[in-house]
Amino acid sequence: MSDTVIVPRTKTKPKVERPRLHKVILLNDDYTPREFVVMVLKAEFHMNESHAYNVMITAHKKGACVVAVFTRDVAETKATRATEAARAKGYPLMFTTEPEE
Ligand code: TYC
Repeated sequence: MSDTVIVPRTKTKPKVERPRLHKVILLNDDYTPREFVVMVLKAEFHMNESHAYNVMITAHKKGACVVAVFTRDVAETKATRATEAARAKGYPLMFTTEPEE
């Protein structure tokens, strides 16, 4: 009879997952002035004029445009602040968020 004890050496690899990123999405509408959309994109998302213009015109033509991706809290805060800046001026401009695949 053998008294050998076999100890399985299994290593548990700690899995550290990155937090899922969330997209901030700019929605088109028929009333908000183009210049105002560009101004909000520059102020809230630190875009330069040409980047802000390209995002605005993409939303204008296609109905929506991804502005940028952030962690969930940052995405939600920025979308809310940008939407509220428009509401304060009486514009219907909307920013939403959705998780990245
Ligand atoms: N469609 C608006 C206009 O013609 C401009 C606009 C562009 C509004 C993009 C919202 O996300 C938007 N005045």
